[in-house]
Amino acid sequence: MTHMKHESKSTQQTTRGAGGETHQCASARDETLTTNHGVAVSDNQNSLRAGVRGPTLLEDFHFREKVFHFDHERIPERIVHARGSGAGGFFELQKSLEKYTKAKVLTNVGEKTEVYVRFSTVAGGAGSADTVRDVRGFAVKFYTKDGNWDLVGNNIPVFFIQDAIKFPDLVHSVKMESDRGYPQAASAHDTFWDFVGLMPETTHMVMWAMSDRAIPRSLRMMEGFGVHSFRLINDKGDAHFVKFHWRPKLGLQALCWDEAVKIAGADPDYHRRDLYESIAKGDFPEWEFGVQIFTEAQAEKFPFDILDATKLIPEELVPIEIVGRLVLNRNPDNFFAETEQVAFLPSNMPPGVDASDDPLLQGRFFSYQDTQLSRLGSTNFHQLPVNRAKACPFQNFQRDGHMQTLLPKGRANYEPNSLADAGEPGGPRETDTGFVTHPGDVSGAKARVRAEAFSDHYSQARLFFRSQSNIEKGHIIAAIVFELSKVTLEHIRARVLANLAHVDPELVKRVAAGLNAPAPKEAPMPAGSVKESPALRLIGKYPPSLKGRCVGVLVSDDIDAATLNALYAAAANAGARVKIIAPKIGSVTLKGGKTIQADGQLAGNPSVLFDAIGVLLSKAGCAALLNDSVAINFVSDAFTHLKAIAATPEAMPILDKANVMRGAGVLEAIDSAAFAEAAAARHFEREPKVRPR
Ligand code: HDE
Repeated sequence: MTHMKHESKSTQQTTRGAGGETHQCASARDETLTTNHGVAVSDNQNSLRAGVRGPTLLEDFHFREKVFHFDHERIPERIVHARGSGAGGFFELQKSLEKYTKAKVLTNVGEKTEVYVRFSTVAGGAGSADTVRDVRGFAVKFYTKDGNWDLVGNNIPVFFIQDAIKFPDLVHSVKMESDRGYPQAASAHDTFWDFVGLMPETTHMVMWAMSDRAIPRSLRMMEGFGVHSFRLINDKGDAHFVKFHWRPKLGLQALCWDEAVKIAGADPDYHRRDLYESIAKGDFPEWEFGVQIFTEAQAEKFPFDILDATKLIPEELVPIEIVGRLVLNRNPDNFFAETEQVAFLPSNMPPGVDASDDPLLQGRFFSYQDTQLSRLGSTNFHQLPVNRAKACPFQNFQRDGHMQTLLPKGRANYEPNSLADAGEPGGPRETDTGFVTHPGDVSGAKARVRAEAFSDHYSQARLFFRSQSNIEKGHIIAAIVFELSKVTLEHIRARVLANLAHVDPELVKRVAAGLNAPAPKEAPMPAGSVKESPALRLIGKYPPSLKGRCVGVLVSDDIDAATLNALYAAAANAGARVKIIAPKIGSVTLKGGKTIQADGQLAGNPSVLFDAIGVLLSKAGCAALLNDSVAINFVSDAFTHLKAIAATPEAMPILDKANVMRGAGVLEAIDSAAFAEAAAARHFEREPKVRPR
């Protein structure tokens, strides 16, 4: 009888907890494979059978345990934000906020607080593509000495709705339509825009969601926002309002829409891979941490309500002060244990940080705790390594429940108790330094109402639109036209247009023209607070940079080694990763006979995966690719996606075939320094040539 056993050299059965601690799997005394209960396994290839060709026996406890565990490997994905990527790192405070808060994480300058961060899309399932048009989640769990602080934000500073009671409706409308089960991870469909048209409070957020902020180039190149107004409380009990901000060190960058669509096919894991690979090679993503702090008296003078999450506070009104930094320097050891099981609760705040009465935030305090029970299956989800408070003890009189992993000792499971008087452990006690809710005044009748101050849905939508560059305005309009053109019910389109008429006449006129629809009558424009806020722009907000970007160099046989090396070095010195792409996988033979290994093959590496390209072809190399649509698309996509292209003179025929118009960002010979400079930014001046509208 053949057992078909592998003489495998099994790796050490140790796992590292998300907390960083290393522990051996239960009873793995050495490298022995065991059952979950520690019994050594002698055969992991064949189930126990009655006879060589006979039926499998129920007695096979190893088979049953293995398949039983496998059958239950999945847990429910998150209702929203199911698709996510996580990483560990630290937060370092650079400037004390002790004037405003007693939270140690915001007062101990120089202290590094461990964090776990999860980025996500909102609408799609866990297996959906990374580059869809969507809001991105930006959730940070700080393991502070005062307990965990979860700042569960987004990459957009406002939200769709004002009251948490509308959240299930919003999410139902954007997710797959419930009879047909599509579209996946897309807002371009009837039900979403039906909701939008009927709920004018969504207008401001919709402008952001239709902007390029919703198609980020990288998770490392997004801003983050706490969205709500929170409170900071100092040791005297004084309160200030605060908004939290994350600013990416690599700058803010977006994809082109056509590029995002193509990446979704070429590499659905584009963002996850980008995050993982940059951390793995030591290129740690970093953000500045900023605060907008203001008093209640200031807040009262603003022409909007700071409790309304559909409004932002323009930086021109309250500047952002940078007080710390966030660095992500650790990839998860295990995706499930950390990124999937991490459970964020906006209600996790250390003493010194407190809530505001924002009705969206108040509703979130219920929802997140509640959802963990159906997702993680136990009220003890806080004990999972990634969720547990690591920088301070956690102890109380809560007991038992599914999957209790703690071992509380003694009889004291209630409080008060006097067991300590008899020498027995009495358990933990309250402290004056504990969390004290800010005693804000509350008055008024109990009612289901919306504050009058929440009623202006258009001023900030207009502020956002008018603050954009012309290129960005064009992108917003194109996105709305694209989405509405997928809407099949005309009355829904008409209602959205009527709302847009309150935002800006140019906007509605151009959207209507794009849809072949009559422009609605002009609507009155309420007076806005700030006329323009350049900080709301994406293009030009941060200095151009090649740092953290990726350059793809298409290389044929017989090209000059010195030219390639110079281009490679210039891009690498500017901080980019460089990938050598060859028509076929394997090696390329340079002029003079030296061979180099390619990092990838042309068809598997379309130019959408790069920020700039080199086209280093010999005469024969160019001729061989001239009728190859993959090569032509490589060049033409780079051109229409506004990327820098540097090509050898011998490669010109392929540039011509790809309709590459000469001009800024197109180098007709390899000048490596000029390329490094041109590659540091998109060439938006090219846009009218490739997308006339
Ligand atoms: Fe969430 N949201 N949300 N949300 N949200 C969830 O919690 C919810 C809102 C955000 O990486 C869920 O653990 C309600 C605003 C992020 O694990 C759920 C309301 C903002 C993540 C939930 C909101 C967010 C979530 C799903 C209306 C930006 C992913 C699974 C009041 C400030 C966190 C889970 C992660 C996840 C409820 C609105 C951000 C269902 C009821 C506003 C980044 O509990």
